[in-house]
Amino acid sequence: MTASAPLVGIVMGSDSDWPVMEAAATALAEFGIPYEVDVVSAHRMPHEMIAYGEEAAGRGLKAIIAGAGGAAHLPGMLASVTPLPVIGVPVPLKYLDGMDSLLSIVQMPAGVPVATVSVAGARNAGLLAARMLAAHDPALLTRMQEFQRELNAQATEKGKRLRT
Ligand code: RP5
Repeated sequence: MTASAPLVGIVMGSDSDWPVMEAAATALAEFGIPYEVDVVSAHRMPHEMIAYGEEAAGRGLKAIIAGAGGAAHLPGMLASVTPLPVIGVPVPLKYLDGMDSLLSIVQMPAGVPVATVSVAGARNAGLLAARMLAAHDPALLTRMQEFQRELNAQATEKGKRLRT
């Protein structure tokens, strides 16, 4: 967490999701984006979950990253009560290899979008939130372009090593 007012909310159904979700926080930190982290369980604390979604925009958040496993209703329920973009992270549990989490999050009805990343794809969730903010922030957009150049250089270097 950072000292400035958070722009991204990272929430999850349980603290057991944190080992997966931490990568979203790391990505945001790399771009200097202030974020907050909390457990907001759709099933165990439904009233708090609704309040979180309803109050998020008013508190200054610009996007929500929501991770959950199994019957993963958190991202979709948040999307139903906030006008903010919601990025869903399917967290894999012991059984079903995360397919249950993925399908619970990705199959949203028309009108209530959730941008679902890959199973355990919390890093991409953080990067996607960074891109959303960068669309309205030239300095952040420049930083994102640098990041993409770094990715390119790293991949190019790997190819070079294989070829020699
Ligand atoms: C889901 O249930 C959570 O998102 C978590 O992935 C899963 C298991 O939670 P715990 O029983 O570990 O608290 O709601």
